[in-house]
Parts: sequence; structure tokens; C-alpha cells
Amino acid sequence: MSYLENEIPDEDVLIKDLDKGEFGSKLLFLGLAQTGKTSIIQVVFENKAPETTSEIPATVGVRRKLVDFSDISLNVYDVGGQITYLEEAFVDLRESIFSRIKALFFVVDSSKHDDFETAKMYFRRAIGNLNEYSPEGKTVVLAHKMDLIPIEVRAKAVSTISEIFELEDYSEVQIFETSIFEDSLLKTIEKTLK
Ligand SMILES: Nc1nc2c(ncn2[C@@H]2O[C@H](COP(=O)(O)OP(=O)(O)OP(=O)(O)O)[C@@H](O)[C@H]2O)c(=O)[nH]1
Ligand SMILES: [Mg+2]
Repeated sequence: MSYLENEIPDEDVLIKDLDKGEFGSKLLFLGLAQTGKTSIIQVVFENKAPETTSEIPATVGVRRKLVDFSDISLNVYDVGGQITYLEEAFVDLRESIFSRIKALFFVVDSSKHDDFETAKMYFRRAIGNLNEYSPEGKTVVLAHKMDLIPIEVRAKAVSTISEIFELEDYSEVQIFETSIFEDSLLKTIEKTLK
């Protein structure tokens, strides 16, 4: 049995089930494993306390949640960051994942410098797919887990990610510092959805 057929938590819907009846704006959270995607979704859209996220299991496959946020209905897609799930999203599920996107949030663990190059590869592939299937969609890079970075070197951490990702090539892409423990996260998501 593949993972698509088991371990489906009640509140989630696997992407294969959602072709019918999709509504609301679609947000996509992408990034390497353990960067904090599911935590962000739970804290921002489900009012969970940040401390509770330490127990979240790794996301299996691609999950969708329907949420209401500031009076808008949102379809929030959470792509498991393990390489198998990323590859599945980028290959088999490419069109359904990348179509009709309002905003793509590409999440980077700012404290894991060694992963930036691998993250960049997926970032560039994501942008390519977004240009193809959702040219109107916005892309935001979240330089996340900023609470782990001393304040005086946070700007440097953001500029390192910007340089490695070569963000100067993507004038429409914005990068913001975020943390589930700080207001910056909610503000960034609100600003993006305006
Ligand atoms: N310090 C810190 N930890 C965070 C932050 N956001 C998430 N975490 C922690 O990072 C770990 C991984 O979080 P997840 O939300 O499961 O990561 P994910 O990106 O969904 O991982 P996959 O599902 O495997 O792709 C958890 O222990 C979270 O508590 C943050 O802003 N700061
Ligand atoms: Mg997850």
C-alpha cells in the first residue's frame, strides 16, 4: 500500500481527492524537510500555540486544508519536504500542485546554511513551474526560524539566502524574516495576501 492510501489524518485531504470542488485562493507551502511549513500553517491558520509544533510529525505527501483567514477562504497546500514527496510534487503532481496559485511561500530554515544550495534548486524549479502554470501567483521566500539567529546577524542571514538563491534575478520575489515565535510571520502572510 502506498502512503497515498493510509495515514491520512481526518482534518487533511490528500491532493488526489481534491480535484472536485476546489474553491478559495490557493496558497502553496514548499521547502525542504523540517523547515517549519506545517508549523507555520498551524500557527497562522489554526491558531495553535507555537510551542505545540515541536510534536508535529513529518508531513507525508501533499496535504490540503481549507481555512478561513480574515474573511477569505483559503486552500492551503502543504508539501512534505522529504525528497520523495518533493519529487512527486514536482513531477507526477506538477500541474495540479502549481495551477491557480495565489501565493507560493518557499520556506527556508535560516539556521541551516548547509541546506541552502539544495533549497535553491527546488526554489528555482518551483519558480519555473509557477511561471508556467500560475504566472499571476506571487512568490515569497520565508527566511524562517529567525529566532535561532542572533539579532545582529539576521540581516546577514537574509542576504546570504538572497545571494545563494540569486534573488536579484527574480525582481518580483520578496524575502522576509519569519519565526513562529514572532509577529513577523503573521504580518508577512497578511501583507502577501492583501
Ligand atoms: N526555533 C524554531 N523552530 C521552528 C520554527 N518553525 C517551526 N519550528 C520547528 O521545526 C520543526 C519542524 O517543523 P515542521 O513544521 O514539522 O516542518 P515541515 O517543514 O512541515 O517538515 P516536513 O513536513 O518534513 O516537510 C518542529 O520542531 C517545529 O517546532 C521557528 O520559527 N523557530
Ligand atoms: Mg510538514
